Amino acid sequence: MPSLNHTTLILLVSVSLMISCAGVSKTSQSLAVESPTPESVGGLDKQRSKTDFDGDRAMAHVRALVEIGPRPSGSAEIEKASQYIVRELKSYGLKTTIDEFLPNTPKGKVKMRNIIAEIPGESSDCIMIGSHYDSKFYREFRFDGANDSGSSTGALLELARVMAADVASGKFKPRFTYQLVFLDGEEAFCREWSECLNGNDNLYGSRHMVEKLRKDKRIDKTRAFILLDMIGDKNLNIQKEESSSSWLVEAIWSTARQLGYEKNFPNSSHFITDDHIPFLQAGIPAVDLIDFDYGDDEKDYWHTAEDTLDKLSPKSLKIVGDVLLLSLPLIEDQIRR
Ligand code: 1BN
Ligand code: ZN
Repeated sequence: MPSLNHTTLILLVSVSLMISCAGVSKTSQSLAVESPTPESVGGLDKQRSKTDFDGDRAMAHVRALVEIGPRPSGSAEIEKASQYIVRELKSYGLKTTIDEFLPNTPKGKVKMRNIIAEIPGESSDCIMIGSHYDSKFYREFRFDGANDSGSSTGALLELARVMAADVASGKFKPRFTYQLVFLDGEEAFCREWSECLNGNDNLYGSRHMVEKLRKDKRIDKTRAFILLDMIGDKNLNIQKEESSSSWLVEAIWSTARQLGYEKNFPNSSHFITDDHIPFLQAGIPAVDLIDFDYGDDEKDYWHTAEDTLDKLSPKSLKIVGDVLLLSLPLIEDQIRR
């Protein structure tokens, strides 16, 4: 890996000062995340296909979040989780902002926070990668939310570390600005997803983010939204989500196939309402990478006391991290067309 010399450092600093997601746009430069080469197609050369994404580091974040305790929106625990996330992102040298908002919920007004880390690119047009970091509230049992939402939050933090390091080393030259967004308030306060507020007791963070993009006139500059949710199950099985934009699904599933992960990314499909929906409704291409097949023959672990760390594997987190990082050049190519 090339070392950072002084000139590079000055260049990186000045670029990061000049460009924000709403800022100026510049023209073409190459992208250098190692994409699967012809030799690696079909998994023949797995070594060359791998990224620096470390499944154990991602898993350590999941453990830290679970140790904080259940993290429902508005709780002291989600505030601790937000502090943990911000501290990590800043330690990777990323410009990190907290967007506080106060939506009406069945519990009255609840303070929520979206967290956004930015990786400046050649263009100020933006690709967002997101995860919710709140966990569903249950009075009757301790809900760890190890998979829902610990797994995707931990993976997104590890993606942030790898992307920041690869930009600093010159291995990754992003053509687009990346925003890594940690969304609050995905879960419903009422027991059922659509039980309250005419079906709007959910997706508070993503709806707020899209409203803000609209106010800031940045909808057209947001070129793709990639959502991670429940990606840590030992038995990783991410079906295609049918509302998702087909070109994003194809970019990701073809990369997974090239890496030999077709069992983890099967061609079967399902419909899931999740944080990608407000983006799609605003006309922003979006995809939901969610493994909703979480459990064994006897029991479904989703939204139960069984959603615990022992059900997860760092290998699953790495598979998703690798597939996503290696899909980015393809996704950037598709946007450029
Ligand atoms: C995902 C994780 N979701 C909630 N926690 C979204 C969802 C809502 C999935 C309803 C299935 C049904
Ligand atoms: Zn959930």
